[in-house]
Amino acid sequence: MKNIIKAIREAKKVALFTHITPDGDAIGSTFAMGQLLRSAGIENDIYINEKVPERLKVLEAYGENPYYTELQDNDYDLMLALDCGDLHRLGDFADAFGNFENTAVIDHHVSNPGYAKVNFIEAHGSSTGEAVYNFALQGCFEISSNVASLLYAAITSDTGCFKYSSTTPRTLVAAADLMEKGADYVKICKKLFDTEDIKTLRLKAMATENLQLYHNGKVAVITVTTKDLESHGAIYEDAEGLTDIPRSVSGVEVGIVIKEWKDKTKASIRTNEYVDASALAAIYGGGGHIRAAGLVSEMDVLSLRDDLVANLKDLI
Ligand SMILES: [Mn+2]
Repeated sequence: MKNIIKAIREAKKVALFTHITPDGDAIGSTFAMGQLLRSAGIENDIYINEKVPERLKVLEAYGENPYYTELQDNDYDLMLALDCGDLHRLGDFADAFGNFENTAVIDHHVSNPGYAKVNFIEAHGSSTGEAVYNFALQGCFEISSNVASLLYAAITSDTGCFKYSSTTPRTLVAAADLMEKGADYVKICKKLFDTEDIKTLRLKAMATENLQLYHNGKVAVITVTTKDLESHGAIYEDAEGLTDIPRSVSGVEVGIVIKEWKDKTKASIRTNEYVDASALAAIYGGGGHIRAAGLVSEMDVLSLRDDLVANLKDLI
């Protein structure tokens, strides 16, 4: 922790990055860090590989959060990656980051190899939002109500509103303090978790209809092709909402959603009690956490499904 505070306190201009297909933790903690640094007089630019997805747009309202999708400057004295478990997941910025001398990482992925010069990885923390909160507290950065809202959104996104096993007493203490500091928790939870686009809802209906069970009902799989998405007027991001459906089926240990993504295939793995999701993902070069992991594959949707199901035979 001391090293990361020192690295950031010593910097005058920082470039902030987060992972591709960003989620609430990625956007929330990166926006929050931008504001924390600015309040301490540290200039910074935020880089995201794509525009903030529609369902996370609510986060843009908390303070000034300008960001770029392409590298603007090169006069940074520190590059900082947030919530990004490996260098590749920085997407278009991976090369710039990998070639830069002074780099830092704040993250909570167990599988993070520590690819920066200074690495602050809370492997048992709930979220990068929680790690950034701890960083701000210890580093004496001022947590404004906007920052509190962004970090609250980050933490709730990655804990499924404090439901996942990654939630610890420390997570709740952090959330309580953020609430105290003015986090807009009612609106954030309503917008992020209790509001659904009609096309997403219909996509869920289709996905549920197509769900298949394997290994005596212990494995549930949903597959989504680009065609499926198109027929519902949906885009790839809308399929994010499907991730928790397979695991929620009674008796299921491993829930998988497999989606066509550009010319590749992505799988999100969620487990309930004993299967290590990150170990399964690692077979395919993916990674993540014990109960939630992901991977990208060159296989088509159905081949990847069959392969995952076959690999699960000994794990289940
Ligand atoms: Mn995260």
